[in-house]
Amino acid sequence: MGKKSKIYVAGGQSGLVGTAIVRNLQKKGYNNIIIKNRKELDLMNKEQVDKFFTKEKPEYVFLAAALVGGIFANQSRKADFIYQNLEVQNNVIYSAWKNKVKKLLFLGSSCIYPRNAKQPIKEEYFLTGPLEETNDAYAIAKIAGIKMCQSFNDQFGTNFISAMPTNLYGPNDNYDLQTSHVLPALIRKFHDAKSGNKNEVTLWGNGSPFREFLHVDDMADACVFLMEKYNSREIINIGTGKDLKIRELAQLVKKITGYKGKILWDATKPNGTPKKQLDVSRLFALGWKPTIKLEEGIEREYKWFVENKT
Ligand code: GFB
Repeated sequence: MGKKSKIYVAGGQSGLVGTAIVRNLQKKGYNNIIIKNRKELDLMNKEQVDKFFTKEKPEYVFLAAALVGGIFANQSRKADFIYQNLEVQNNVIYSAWKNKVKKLLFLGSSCIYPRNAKQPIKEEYFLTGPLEETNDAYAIAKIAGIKMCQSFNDQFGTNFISAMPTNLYGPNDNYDLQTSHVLPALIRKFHDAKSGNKNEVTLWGNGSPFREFLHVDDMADACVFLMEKYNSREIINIGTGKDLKIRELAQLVKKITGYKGKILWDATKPNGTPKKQLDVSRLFALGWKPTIKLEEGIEREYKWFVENKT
């Protein structure tokens, strides 16, 4: 990928990952980046996607456009999650092949692995057991995307790679308490309680699950690194390799936000998968490592939240 290569970042207008990829590309001197908002290009519309690829002929594609959400959104809107994600990825991957895109990076998720996968999760555990029920529809769409990339590579010799990130957080995250992931939810809940002088905050589940978190700036850096260096049909994990209990995460966010009250747990809400710690040795062996420690990343994100969402 040269600095003048035409690069399309799907999701680059407003998505958590897409906007971070654009920032990372710009920082590295790539200067021919295409971004489209939903009004200009509806990725659910096959005809529009086809027209866009035929006209623009991007050489490289980061497929970071997807319908995403936290545990509750995934569980309560399964039809949307499976249908919209399949549509978007089918349209983009097919048009990328038809228009001879040199390389495409498809973003999956750690939820594609079996619920009770051995830990840490190696790439070869893909499709070796049943999925976690709260996000199986989303996971099936992502699994189809991986298989789609591999199938086009096998049949047509394309270079479509697939990366599996752990739980992500950072600027442009979704802070809606019904649909967000856990980290933005904790930031908002503790901040609002502190500002409103409330002395109780209720979190979901029982706090026992483990989760691994990667700052989206590290994620974007890994995506660009893989686009530059990784050419294999095999999926590759992106993460830190370290996880912590949701209960511990809550203490950390509590400390950073300065909330002094109590934490209550609502056990009627789902815990989701008990643990999904990624084995990142394949990525680390290629020479990439994350740089943002969790505490520092949450501090940065809390500042971003205060400046942009309050
Ligand atoms: O981040 P999260 O919504 O999704 O929840 P998953 C992680 C854990 O945090 C769960 C707990 O055990 C939640 O019960 N939690 C505690 C909370 N309090 C809250 C809260 O206020 N809000 C939220 N959202 N969670 C997602 C998948 O799973 O992970 C997606 O649904 C995707 O498919 C993503 O793969 C990476 O980590 O459980």
